[in-house]
Parts: sequence; C-alpha cells; structure tokens
Amino acid sequence: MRAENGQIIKLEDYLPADFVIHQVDMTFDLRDGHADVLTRLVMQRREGVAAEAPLELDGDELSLTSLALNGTPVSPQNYTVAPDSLKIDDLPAQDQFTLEIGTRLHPEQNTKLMGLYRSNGIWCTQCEAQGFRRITYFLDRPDVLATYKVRLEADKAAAPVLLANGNPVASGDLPNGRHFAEWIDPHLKPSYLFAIVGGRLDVLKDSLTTISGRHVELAIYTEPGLAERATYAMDALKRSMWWDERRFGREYDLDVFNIVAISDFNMGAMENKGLNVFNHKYVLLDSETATDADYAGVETVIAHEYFHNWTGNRITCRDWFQLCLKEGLTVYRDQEFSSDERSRPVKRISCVHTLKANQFPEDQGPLQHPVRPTTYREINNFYTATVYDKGSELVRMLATILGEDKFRAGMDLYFERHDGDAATIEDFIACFAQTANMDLSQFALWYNQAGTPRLTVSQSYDAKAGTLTLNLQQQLDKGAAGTGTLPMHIPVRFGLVGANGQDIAAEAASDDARVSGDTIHLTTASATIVFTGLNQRPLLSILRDFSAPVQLQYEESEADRLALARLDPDAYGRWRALTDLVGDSLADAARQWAKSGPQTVSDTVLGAIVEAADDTSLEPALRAQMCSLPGETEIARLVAEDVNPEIIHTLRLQTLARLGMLGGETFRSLRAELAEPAGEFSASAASAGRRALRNCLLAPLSAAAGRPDDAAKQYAQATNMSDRMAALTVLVHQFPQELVSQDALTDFYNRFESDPLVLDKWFALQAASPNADTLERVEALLHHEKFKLANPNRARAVIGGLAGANPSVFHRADGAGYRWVCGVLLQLDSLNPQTAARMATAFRSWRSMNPALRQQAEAALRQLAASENLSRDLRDIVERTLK
Ligand code: 0A1
Ligand code: ZN
Repeated sequence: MRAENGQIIKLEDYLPADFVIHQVDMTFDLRDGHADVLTRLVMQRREGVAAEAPLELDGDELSLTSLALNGTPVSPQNYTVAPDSLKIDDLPAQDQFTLEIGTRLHPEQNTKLMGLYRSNGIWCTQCEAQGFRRITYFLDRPDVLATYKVRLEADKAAAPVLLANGNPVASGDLPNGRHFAEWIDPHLKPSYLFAIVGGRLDVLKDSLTTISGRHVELAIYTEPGLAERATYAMDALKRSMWWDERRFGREYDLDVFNIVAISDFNMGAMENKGLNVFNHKYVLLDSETATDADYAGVETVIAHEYFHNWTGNRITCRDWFQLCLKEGLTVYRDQEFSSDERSRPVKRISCVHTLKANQFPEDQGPLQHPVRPTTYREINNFYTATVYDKGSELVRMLATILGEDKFRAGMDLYFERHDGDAATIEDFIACFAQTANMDLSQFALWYNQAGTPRLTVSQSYDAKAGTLTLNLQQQLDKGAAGTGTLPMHIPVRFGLVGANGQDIAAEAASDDARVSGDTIHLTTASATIVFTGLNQRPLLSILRDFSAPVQLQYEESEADRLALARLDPDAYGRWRALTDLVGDSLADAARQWAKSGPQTVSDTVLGAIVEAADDTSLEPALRAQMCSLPGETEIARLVAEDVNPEIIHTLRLQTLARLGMLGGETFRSLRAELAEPAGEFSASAASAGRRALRNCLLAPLSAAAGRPDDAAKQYAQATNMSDRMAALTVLVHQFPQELVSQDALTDFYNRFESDPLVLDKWFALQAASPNADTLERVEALLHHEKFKLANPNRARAVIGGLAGANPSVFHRADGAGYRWVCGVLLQLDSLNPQTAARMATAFRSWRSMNPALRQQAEAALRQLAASENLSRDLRDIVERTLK
C-alpha cells in the first residue's frame, strides 16, 4: 500500500481492501519516554476474496511488541513484519477473527508530528492522511470504517485530562498515581479521524442544545493559563453549530464536542471526530495579541473543522484522490458561513484575492494538478490551494448553475444517500444531477482537467440597432499535469450597467449559449450573445462575483474600468474593475521599466483609488480592499514572464508614495475620522473594517512623507494588535534603517517575549523586510534563543516570511535568497518533511522569473535535489518543481 520513494499511486488502481474491520479497541499506556499501544481488531475477510489472500497492514516506523490471533500468539512463520508493514498468513477463510497488535511508540522523538507526539508535554495525535499507521499496524485507508473504543492510562499529575473521539464512558484512578479514561465513538469512522490527547490542560466550557434537543457539552482545552483566550473561538463554534442547522439542516451527533489547542501542529487544524485538534493560532485570541485578520481566521477555521463533521466525517472519502470531496465542499461551507456572519461582498473579494494569489500560480506552474488528482507520490503534498480553494469554487459554480433550491436539494440528497459512506466525486455529482434533472457530465470536467481556463471576452455596441454583441471564448492549455482541454461548463454572471449606475434589463439571444437571468452558460469553445433593446451603450460588468475560476482576458478600456469602479451597482464588480485597472497598470509599468527604465502609473488610476477610499456609500472594509495596492507577488503574477522582482519592489513603493501624495488630505482626514476612541475595542466585522481602512492608508501616507513619524506615533499609541502591526509593518518595511523602527521592534519583542503566537509575527515581519541585509538578519534569527526549527509556526514564520512574503530578497539577483531557503529546508526536512515540502512550494513560479534568476533558482533546486536522504515529501515537490 505504501508509496516507496518514487512509487506512484494511481486512482485507476483503486480496489477495496480484502478485509473489513468491524471494531477497534485500543489501550494507550502513556509514559514519559514511550507509549505502549494495544490494538484489538475485530475483522473479517471481505466476501469474494480468495481464502488464501494474506492480510497486509500498513505501518510507518513502527515496532511490534506482540501479535495474537483469536487470543493466541501468532507464530513467527505466519507473519512478516517491518516498520512499514505487517503481513499475516493463514487467516480464517470466512469467519470473524480478532487480531491483537502491540506496538511501542516514542512520542517525544516524533518530530514529524504525525501519529502520536508530544507538543509542550501534551500527548496528541495527527492521523490525516496516513498518521494512524504510525500508531499501530492497520488498513490505514479512508474506506475502512469502524467503530472505536479507546482506553487511556497515564500519570494523573502529568495528564489529568485524557481525551479521545466520541463520548466519555468511564474514568477512574489506578495504582501508583495513575488514572484512566475510556471513550466510545459510536459512529463509523476511518482511521484518519482518530485522535487522543492527554496532558495538563486548562479548559473553557460551554454547552448548547441542538435543534432536536440534544444537549452537547462543549469544551476548548488549552495549555495552562490560556483558556480565557478561547472565548471568541467558543462563540464561533456555537455560531457554526447553529448555522449548519439553519443553512444545511445538519445537526451535531455526539454528547460532547472537544477542541484542543496545541503549539506544534503541521497545519491549521484537524477535524477528528468529536475531538478537533487545532494549531493554537486558530483558537487563542485577544485584542492585544491578535489582529482582525487573526479573528477572521479563527472564525473560519473553527467553522471549517466543525462543518467537516458532516462533510468529511459522516460522509468521508473513498480514497485520497477524492480529497476535494470533503475539502472543497467544506471550504465552500465555511466561506458561506463567513459571508452570512460578516459581509458577503467583502468575504467574496477576499476569497477571490486568496484564490488568485495561491491557486492561480499553482494551476499555472509545475505543481499543477486537477482538483481531483489521478496520481500521487505523497498524499501530504495534495492539501493544496487547488484541492481546497478551487475545489470550493467548483461547488460554488454548481450552486450558481443549479440555483439555490436545487443546490440545497442536491445537498440534502447527498447527506441522506451517503451518510456512513466513503464516497466519490461521482457520487456527489450524481445527487445534483438527480435533483436538478440535469446532465452534469460536462461540468464534471472541472474536477479532472487541470489549469485555469482563459475566458476571452469581446463586445461591440451597435447604437443604431440598439444591440450589444458579446463574444465569449474559453481556452484551456495543456499544462504540467497534461490533462484534457475540452470546453467546460462556465457560468458567467454579468450585468449591463447604465450611466445612472443601475442594471439595464435587456433581451438576450444566442445560438450557442444559454442565458438565464444574470448568467450566461458557456458550454462551447466560443459563443455569441446579442442583447437587444438598448438605447445607450451599457458598461459590461463581467464575471460578477467571480462566478467561475477563470483568467479573464478582456480588452476593456480604461474609461470603462474607471466608470465601473464608480458606478457598478454590484460591489464585487466595482472592486473587480478597479483592481484590474490598478493591477494591469502596475504590470504594464513593470514590463516597460525592464525594457526602458523607470515608469509610473497614471494619476487618473491613482485618483480612482483615492475616490474609492473616500466613497462613504461603501462599507469601510470594502473601501480598504479597493484602495490597497496589489502586493509584489501579485504584480509579479500579472507580469507573468521575465519577472524582475527588484523593479516591482521599487515601482510599488514609488506608486505607494505617489498615491499618498495624491490622496494626502483625503487620507489624513479619513484616518482622523476613523480613529477609534480608546478602550472601545470590538472584534466585530464593522469595527475591523474601519481599522482596515484606517490602517491601509498609513502605508501610502508614510511613503509619501518619506518619514516614519505617523507610523511611530501609531505604534506608540496602539491599543490593539491590528493597529500595532500595521504601524510596525510600515516602520520595518519602509524605514528599516531608522532608529524608531529598531526601537519599535525591540519594544515589540519585550512586550510579547513570552507569547509564542505574537513572537511568530515578530519573526515573520523581520524575515519579510525588503532590505539589503535581510538575509544576514534572518540567518541571525535562526540562532535566536526563541527560534525553534521543530516548531512549524516558528519555522513557517521565518522561512515563509522570506520565501513567501519577501520577493525582492528571496529572488535576490545573486541567488543567495534561493540558496539560503534551500539550506534551511534541508535542515527542516530531517525533522519535519511535511512542513519542509510545503515551504518548498515557494519555488513554484521560478520559471516566470527573468533568465538570470531562473538560472539561479534552478541551480539551487538542483543542488537540493542532489542531497541524499531527502524525504519523500520534499523530493516529490522539488522534482515536480524542476520538471
Ligand atoms: N483536514 C484538515 C487538514 C489537515 C490535513 C493534514 C494534516 O496533517 C498534518 C492536518 C490537517 C483540514 O482541512 O482542516
Ligand atoms: Zn478541511
């Protein structure tokens, strides 16, 4: 089962397991230094499987301590064991049998953070995707579903809290200061949802009664002294539970719901049944230590993990190729939750922004893969923006194509038909095809064809005839994944905007596309739509709400964009028009600069930004989104080839300064109006929006002034982390050499030295500082007493700060940035391959750099690839990136 280095696992090879596991009983004896695990499996050969077929179980770095079949030790001739497999012959042909497997683990030495490990002394587990096989030999695959009973034993002082999946059924004292707890999870689940936790933990408790009257005890466990900081997370959890009842008719199904926040975690969080384990970054908050973005992140991740209880847990995936079945759908659900709880257009814009920043480069580079891949070497490397975020976009398109009611009916059918199943994408789509009575086979191509289709739009207006003719074309190139390029079903939402800023209703006719309401259903390579009865040339507001994950190619005049940015009655449309205008202007200037020296963006374009910032008809959060200049990486993406990050850096900074000049008065008075009265912090979306607008004006104003005074003042007076970070970022990024900036950094460190989550911000900010000496400083950070490579958040702060958020240093002309990152990745790989591999994806766009940089990047990557002992995880990413 296991993919050895280089072995490719294929979707087409899927076969169900030869054996089923009905019941799993486990005992964990947790001690300092080691843990003994006894697993009792009630199993049976699946009907139709040859009587002589051996049982082959997965393992990963395991050591077997005992093995018994139906209570009798298995003789050594009848089994073969290795750290990664256990093969047993001579098993009963048909009857049920029990297999007892003893394993000894060393959680303290487990730096991969998969399986059972210790985080700041707390015993915890991570089993998705293939971590359970690091606890015991098992059929560690998502289509093997069983009920579990777990007994935990530990020293009562070291681990007063003992948790597992399901409901607690017994607990008590044992001799020698030890104690036990027993848990039963009555729901069928795959092994990847297994979890236990033990340790000295504080708790924040609450409860909730579900719609049918089930009383649920809610608890969030934290490291000692931090439970109060989980208050917002608890509130978000309760709101998520209510929302899922209202919006999707989904109710919680156990007596308890536990969340544990830990310091060392490879990802954001994990949806283990009834026992979610979280990176503490997505639980612990207060206004002094967390930004508004952190609040929004906690709300999203809490909701996401909770929503998995139905989309992922009650209905799981047949195999790991179906990962998007649970992830894309659950991201869609968490995005809808945030839209309902906060502002729908603001949330949509932020999702589109994230998609373009993370998923588009993946889909257009060497790491491209379909939303449902068909092959993998290391499944850990497929928890990607494509599976999650594009996966969510596909569900969103389905909802657009079907309409709200039919979409909900399809979801209802999916829940009803597949509850308790390990399902596939085909199963999912079939539910919607049935409820909508539609053939969705063309839509299904979205899951199988990798790449971002180009949607080319052209229009012509005939004033005499009063018609607007629209031509839409779709094109998908064969990219790195080499999948198909057939035309897909692309729902294109649109509006025809009149000079008064209102949508014009017009008759639409087309021979090759269906137009229904505000949506054109493009299903052919090219389609022409004629709108009639127009007595003025309308402005075309195209791809509203980003109704499909496509790259829009539209020769739209600057005048039209400016008008739409001002007039479009659809808020997303206004943002889209302005962002495209600003983004393209910056990209054009960067391209031109590389050829013929310094360029600027026109005052007209910058003026539109100032106007948006000052438009009180829009909510502040949206104005902040409209008036933030695209980041350097975003500009590089738009430049697309022969990118010169240094030029982009300088261009952006100069543009920021010119924007600050032009907006000076307006921005200053806005900042004064938006200032928050001291002592009145609210984490609400509305307050966060005001802070966002106020703070996004600080960067252009400071750049224009060429002085750090405003930022220094804001830093000194800050009463919340959003204001503090905004000020510190301007200081460190715009005025790195100034004494006030260094003083602020020192002050920040002194204030928050003992708070790891805030310290991560301190590390990340310095790693992202665009200066000549950043590499030396970052190297010094690696030797800082608070730096710990084995802690994923800290490693991500420094490596990600540089490789992901500091383009002008990462892509330094001498290649030193690339070499430094590869060097640290190699070190990290020996501790935590999963996190190293994830960080290595920073190289995914190396081919879009200018030739000199390409050469440097390739050399650094080839050197990394030549290292012996690279993990399968890192090797997979490096080799695919180089392909
Ligand atoms: N299913 C989780 C993501 C996740 C995947 C792998 C992990 O292993 C370290 C951890 C978490 C989610 O979507 O939130
Ligand atoms: Zn998820």
